Amino acid sequence: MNEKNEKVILVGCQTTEKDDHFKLSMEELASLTRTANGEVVSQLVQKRPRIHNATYIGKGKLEELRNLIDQVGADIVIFNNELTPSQLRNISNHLSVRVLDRTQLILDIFALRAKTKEGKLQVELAQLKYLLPRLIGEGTELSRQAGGIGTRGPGETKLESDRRHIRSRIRDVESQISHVKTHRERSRSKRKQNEWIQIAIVGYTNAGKSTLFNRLTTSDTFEENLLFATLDTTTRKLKTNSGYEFLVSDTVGFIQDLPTTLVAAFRSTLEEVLESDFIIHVVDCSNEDYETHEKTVNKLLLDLGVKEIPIIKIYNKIDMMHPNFIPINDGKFIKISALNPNDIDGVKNELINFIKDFSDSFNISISADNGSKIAKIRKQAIVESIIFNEEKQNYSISGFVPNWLTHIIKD
Ligand SMILES: Nc1nc2c(ncn2[C@@H]2O[C@H](COP(=O)(O)OP(=O)(O)OP(=O)(O)O)[C@@H](O)[C@H]2O)c(=O)[nH]1
Ligand SMILES: [Mg+2]
Repeated sequence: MNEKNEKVILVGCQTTEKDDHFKLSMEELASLTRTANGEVVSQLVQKRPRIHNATYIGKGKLEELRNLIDQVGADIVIFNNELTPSQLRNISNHLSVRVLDRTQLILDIFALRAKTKEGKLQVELAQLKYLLPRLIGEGTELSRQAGGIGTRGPGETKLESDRRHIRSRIRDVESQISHVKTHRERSRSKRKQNEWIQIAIVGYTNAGKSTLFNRLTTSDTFEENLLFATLDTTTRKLKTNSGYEFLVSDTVGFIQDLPTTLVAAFRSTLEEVLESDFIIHVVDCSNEDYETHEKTVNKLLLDLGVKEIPIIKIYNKIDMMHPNFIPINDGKFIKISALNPNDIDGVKNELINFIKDFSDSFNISISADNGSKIAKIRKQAIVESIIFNEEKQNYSISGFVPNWLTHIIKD
């Protein structure tokens, strides 16, 4: 399938007087398009008080769009909002090229990126649910056979386009999801029994989460200057110089106006976040729209039900900081560049201090012949000093441990 460089026209409808937000959302649509291998050749914008019920933009503007398509030889038109089924139908009837909306574009990128079995199933389910009300007749008029942006299913599969098949496929996918879910929950509870501190890295897409994760854990999760480079949650162990260890998870990026069909898919991959002990919120301070990004993530965290988990905010890409950037001072934050090794060491230290803030100090003695216990404490508690007592043949250990893990230092 040759899906390189399809020529795309972006269409936006500006319904508020606020230029900035609209402009940035169109820019974001352009990055999403490039991420899906599309080439933005032109943009068409209409200012109107409300989105047109039947055709998103007005009739005259739609005519203008038709001419523009011929003029620039576009293959696809992508609208900056989610189109209702009837808008999609009306617009498609008017134009000779494929019509997509923001939701389909995001779903398409998710389909390209999903790696794990559950990720793939969730994306396919979201795609099918989006598609179902938008099919008419036998349901093939969306010309999905053509391939290209908006037609890709997760993995190598082509997206189902027949209504009857879609219904049975939805049932099938749903039952497969509940299967893998049980499996995932089992391995998660196994990890919980291991009693490691768990920290989840969250943030807007492209903020640098995977870069930070990789540098912290020296792993090689896909990091790229694309939106939604990471779709599945990955968890690895982080070892500090002092021997203290904890688990860190990299997660899917957040985005504004997340398609409703994808919220469920997000929710399931982000369940790990809900179970983490601490959260690192990465914000890209080189992005002009950093404030909206930060707020979007905070809101989605609240929607997910994250309330009590302590959050440390990391402003990343300080090497390319935007001239208008001012940190939002609503909790603990640090500023770093994930590309700078010194900063990575700094993050590790900050994390230890952060965990300490939520820990109780301890001071215990352990018999010198209980080596395995001592090793365990060194890994799972923040140990500040170990002193060997010759006379008593024991170690006096002091340090910090969160109150939900105090059993680690007990017998
Ligand atoms: N200049 C600069 N670039 C950075 C920094 N950290 C990350 N990047 C770049 O930003 C881009 C996105 O990084 P990722 O780590 O993939 O971002 P992410 O948050 O995991 O993105 P998603 O998985 O798409 O949500 C990559 O090109 C990184 O090399 C930084 O501190 N400075
Ligand atoms: Mg990533």
